[in-house]
Order: sequence, then C-alpha cells, then structure tokens
Amino acid sequence: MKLSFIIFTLLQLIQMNAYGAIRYVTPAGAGAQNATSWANAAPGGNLQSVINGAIAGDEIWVAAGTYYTTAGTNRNISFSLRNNITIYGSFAGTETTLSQRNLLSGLTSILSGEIGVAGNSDNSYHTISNANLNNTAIIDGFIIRDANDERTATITDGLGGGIYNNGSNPGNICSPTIRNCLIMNNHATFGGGIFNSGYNGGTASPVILNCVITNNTANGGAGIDNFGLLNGNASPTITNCVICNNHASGRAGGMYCWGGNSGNTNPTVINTSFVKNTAVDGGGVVCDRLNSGGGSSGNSNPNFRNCIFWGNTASGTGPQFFILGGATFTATYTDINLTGQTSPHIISGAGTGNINTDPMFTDINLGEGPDGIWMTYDDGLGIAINSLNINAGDPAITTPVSDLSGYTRTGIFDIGAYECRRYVFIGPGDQWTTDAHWDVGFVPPSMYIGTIIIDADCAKQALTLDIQSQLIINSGKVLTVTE
Ligand SMILES: [Ca+2]
Ligand SMILES: [Ca+2]
Ligand SMILES: [Ca+2]
Repeated sequence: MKLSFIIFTLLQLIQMNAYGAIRYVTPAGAGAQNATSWANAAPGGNLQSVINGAIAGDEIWVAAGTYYTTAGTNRNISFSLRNNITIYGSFAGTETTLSQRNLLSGLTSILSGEIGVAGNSDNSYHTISNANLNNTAIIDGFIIRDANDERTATITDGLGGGIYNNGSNPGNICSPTIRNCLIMNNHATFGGGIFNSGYNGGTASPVILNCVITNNTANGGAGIDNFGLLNGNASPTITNCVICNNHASGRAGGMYCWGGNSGNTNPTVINTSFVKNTAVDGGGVVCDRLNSGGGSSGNSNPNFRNCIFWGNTASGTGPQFFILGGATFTATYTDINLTGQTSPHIISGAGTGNINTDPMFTDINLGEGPDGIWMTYDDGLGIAINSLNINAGDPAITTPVSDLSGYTRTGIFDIGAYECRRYVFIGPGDQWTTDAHWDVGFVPPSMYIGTIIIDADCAKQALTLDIQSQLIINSGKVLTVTE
C-alpha cells in the first residue's frame, strides 16, 4: 500500500509538472530575477530566453511595459513563439490568477521592433518571427509594433512586419494562435501587420482572435498577407477582429489572399470589421488565384460571416474587395458597401443575410475611441443603438460569447467586431438633453430605460447606476454631470 501511495504521489507530481509552471517577466526584473514569481521576475531583456527555457505546458506572464526585440541594432533579431507555451501579457504585476488580469482597460505590454536610432528606418525586420508552430503556440495580450522589413521581396525577405509566420516548403507548418493583440505601425514589402507563408507546399493558417490590426503599411497586403502560392495553404481563422486604416501602395489594404500555382488560401473570417483600409486595387481584400507564370489555378476563396466592409477605398478598382483569376469572395450576414463593386468584383453565392447600409459606427474616424485605447467600451468602431447590424448576424454563430472589447454579446450576434452596448455613458459636462453625450451617438429616444455609467472623472466617481425600471428620465429633463 505504501509503495503504491508513493507511486501515486509521484505520478501526481509528474502530472502537476505536465500542467506547467508560470514564469514571470517585468521590464526591470526583480529580486533573484529567476522568473519564479513577480517578486523574482526576470528582466525584460531576458523575455525570449525565458520563452526558450520554458517546458511544454508552461505559461509566461509578462507585466506592463515595453519589451524590445534586442538592445542592440541587429535587425534580424525577433521574438518567437513555441509550441505548448502560452505567453500572456498586460499584467499589472501583482496577479496570482489569470482571471485577475484586466484587459478591459486595454493592452499594456508592448513588443516593439523600435531599435537603433529613433524612427523605423533601422528597426527589426519582424517584431515576431515564427516557424514550426501549431496552434498550441499562443500569444495573448500584447501590442506588437514598429517592425520594418522594407527589403526587396523574395520568398524569405520583405515579408511580415509585425508577425512573420513562415510555414513555407513541404511538410512545414506555422499556425500559431494570436489572441487579444494589437498589431500596429508595422511595415513590410508584403504583409505589414502579419504575413502567413504556406509557400511551396507548406502551411500557415494561424488562429487570429480578438485582435486589432491597424496603421500597418506595405506594397501589398498591408494588414495581413496570406501566401499559399505553389501547392501551399495559408488559410487563417479570423474572429472578432478589427482590420482598419492599413495602407497598401499596391493591392490589398486590409488582407491579401494569394492561392495561385495550385496553392490555397481560404480564410474563415467571422465578426470582423474591415474599415478605412486603402490600396490601389482592393481597399479591403484581394482574392487572387493567378499563377506567378501566367494562367490561374488553386483556390482563393475567403469566407466572411458577420463582417463589416465599410469605408475602404481603392484609387483603382474594388474599394471593398478585388478579384483576380477566378477567385471568389463569399459573404453572408455581412454589412458591405457595394458601391463601386463591378463585375467580376462581386459577391459569390446567395449572399444570405447581407445588408448594405451605414453600420452607424460611433466614430469611424477614431477607432480607438475618446479614451485613445483600443478594445475598450468607447471604441469608435462600436455600433450605435440604431444600427441595423444589431442582432443581424448569422443565428448559427454563437461563440465566442464576448466581443472584441470583452462585452458580452446578447441574443443573435450583432454584425461586426463589437456588440452594441445598451447603456448610456456620461462624462464631465454632459447633459441628458444634448445628443453628443450618448455613448452610442444617437438622438435619445423620448424615454430611456437602462443602465447609466458615469465617468470616473466625475464627482461621483465610477458610479454605476443600474436603473432597470428604477429611474426614468423623460425627454426635456436635464441631468448635468459636473467635475
Ligand atoms: Ca529605429
Ligand atoms: Ca477605446
Ligand atoms: Ca445581439
């Protein structure tokens, strides 16, 4: 009995080890700097070595602050993920459980390629460079920015500023999970934000969930470039994302999908908003199955459900999307502006549930919202209470239950990355009788019944009034909030 008990205990210990340890990193490090606790956190300069030293099942917890690819000037140095390791960012540095991490106030951990002299001319080619990964390699809770791979494009160079997922060549796979990340201010010749290379028989089909991809630039595929050319596969799954204000000097401001030479790029895209991306052709998306040597083959058939295409522009052809070589663009339950979309740049299939009407963003020109922080309650690409996107999504889509800003979706999902917030937000100086203060930016109805949230700057700080049927303010009455 005793021996079996010991064996059982040993098995338990082995099993506990299999569940993994947590390794802690802060910008300056602390104590013994051995990553065993916040009090003994490893310094930021050791972040990649902590990742490299982790064993399967480990988690890396990273506190708020900026982490650079290198303290030197070698542009080839990048961060990289590993299978069975989850790297969590945006901790305050005191948490003892993952659930204590607060993402509702925005992301606070930055992975930056800003090295050398100020400005991007000498920055890291990639902030993150990945190879040989499956979706157990997870990054969650980071701002990923400032890379610049301006080199002339080859099959290895000039690809992927923020994140380069290199799954090229036969048998290779690079399909990590990228979750709760803001990928911004990156540049590459192709794929400024993210480049997924399944070139030549490889696979690069990452899971991209709850991410904002914005202000990236490239010649082609400024936000995301999916490269399945030559028998490869580059078909990411993209859910609850915003892809906005990315700018291509050639084609595809938002996302390029190239599946020629018998390659495949068939992304599945759900509840994602493509807004104000620009290009010569295909402001939002390009679907391309042209071979590199002439003719066409393979598949480029992205599928969009519960998505928004609004405010994307092309100086040439196809403001929302552009089709080459017999590729297809399939969209259902999607709000898409079809003005200027001429054959062959048209939606394939029945287009069930599609609408073509202003989404009523709270502020299309300020995606991050008045607080200047992405993925929070006031984001400008949230939708107003009079938007026709409300409850207009595909009834078959019921997960994930939270939207991009962590707000719980209700009923049938709303179209786009954000569920309409059914409450009124009041800041200093706001009055009930003016329209502008309504967080949803609409003309108040004659009577409002619902939740009122008062801004923390107001005298009654952070007071939340849940007034369901308890307080009714009739039109014409004035409630003034003063600092
Ligand atoms: Ca620099
Ligand atoms: Ca915000
Ligand atoms: Ca809904």
